[in-house]
Amino acid sequence: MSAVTDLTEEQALFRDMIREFARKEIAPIAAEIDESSRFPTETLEKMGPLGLLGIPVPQEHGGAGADLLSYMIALEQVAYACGSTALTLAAHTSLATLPILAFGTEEQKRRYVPDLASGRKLGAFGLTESQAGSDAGATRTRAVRRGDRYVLQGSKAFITNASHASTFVVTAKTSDAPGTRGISAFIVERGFPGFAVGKKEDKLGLRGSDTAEILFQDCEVPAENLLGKEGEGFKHFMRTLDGGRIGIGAMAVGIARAAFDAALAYAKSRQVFGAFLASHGATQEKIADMAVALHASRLLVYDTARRRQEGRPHTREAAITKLFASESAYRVTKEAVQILGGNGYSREYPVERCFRDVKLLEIGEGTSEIQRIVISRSVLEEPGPA
Ligand code: COS
Repeated sequence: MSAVTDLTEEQALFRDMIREFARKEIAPIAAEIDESSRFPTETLEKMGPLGLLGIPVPQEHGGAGADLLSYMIALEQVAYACGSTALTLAAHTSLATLPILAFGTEEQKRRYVPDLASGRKLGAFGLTESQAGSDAGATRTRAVRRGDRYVLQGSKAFITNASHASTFVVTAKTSDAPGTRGISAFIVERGFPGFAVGKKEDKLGLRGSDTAEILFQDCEVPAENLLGKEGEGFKHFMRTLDGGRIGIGAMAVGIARAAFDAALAYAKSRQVFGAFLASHGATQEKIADMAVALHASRLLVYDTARRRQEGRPHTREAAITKLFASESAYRVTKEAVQILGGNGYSREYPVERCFRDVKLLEIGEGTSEIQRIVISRSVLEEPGPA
């Protein structure tokens, strides 16, 4: 019986490759893109030809053909180097490319997936609206069928990659059916008439990742761009988020590990009261708690990724992974800042960026409060003891 964190030779080689790429190409500009709130176009241009923008996409659709765990390992490694680049990659892959692969027609897959998987085009996912965040079913954007097209009216908020993406997977209401059953999913191209990108967000962290509003003003979408059947959009998006949330867990591990390593190096080199910080009990306690949090988070990410890969139920597990890993990463990066003291609060050191970046992981792809709803509903639905 192998351990949860055991990797195949192929997965380990892939991890080493991506780690080297991330440290050489991504880490050196991480502070600069954060500082200037600049999208790392040049990094994505390098990632595409290496297959890194289509890691879990089968080769017949133009991807690298790796398994989901390899993709999670890549997200962890990229996040270790730069949270912003990892979020860009995660939104493009988990939220835009994979739902087309999972729910698209053969024609939709042929038309959109190879361009996304090769990085020729960037993808984005549009669910959230200004009045529909945690309550994703409160979507107001409408799609009305007119002949061979749908006409979309409305807007989406906080859309990762919005200003740079060409392909958007979005939801809109096609009927007033009860609950979330009137919501449908569409593939929208940037060039469709009536599509526009709105205001860009100025954020606390992950400042190199692009977040903006998208607008549909009588936006004409060909009927063949309906993704799945009418009324199935909400469920498809929830299934997509089940995968996306594992990726957020992997990002949490990566960012928190970067802060942890910086704190460890500091604790071993900085002297206080005549001894290295690392030899003080107060620091050792922090280091132990941080190591526990990181280890447990990674176990959850690996286990849940394998579950999803194998097609086993994983909605609850994905929520547990996202909740635990993001809240743990928040604590780990907070303690890393504390270990570095004044230096931790300074932009001279990378831990303040990790601390700012990691906060989004308790919010995006479902807040911690939403994950607790998903987990408690699933637990309470189980038949109790006889
Ligand atoms: N997989 C498949 N189907 C799912 C599902 C999942 N993970 N989660 C819910 N569904 C289905 C339900 O089974 C239900 O189907 P029926 O209509 O056939 O009964 C339907 O979807 C509606 O589900 P539910 O009644 O649970 O919807 P709620 O409005 O109560 O909302 C939550 C459920 C809170 C879980 C959902 O709104 C949510 O995840 N919100 C957060 C959104 C989010 O993560 N936003 C981030 C955007 S990306 S940055």
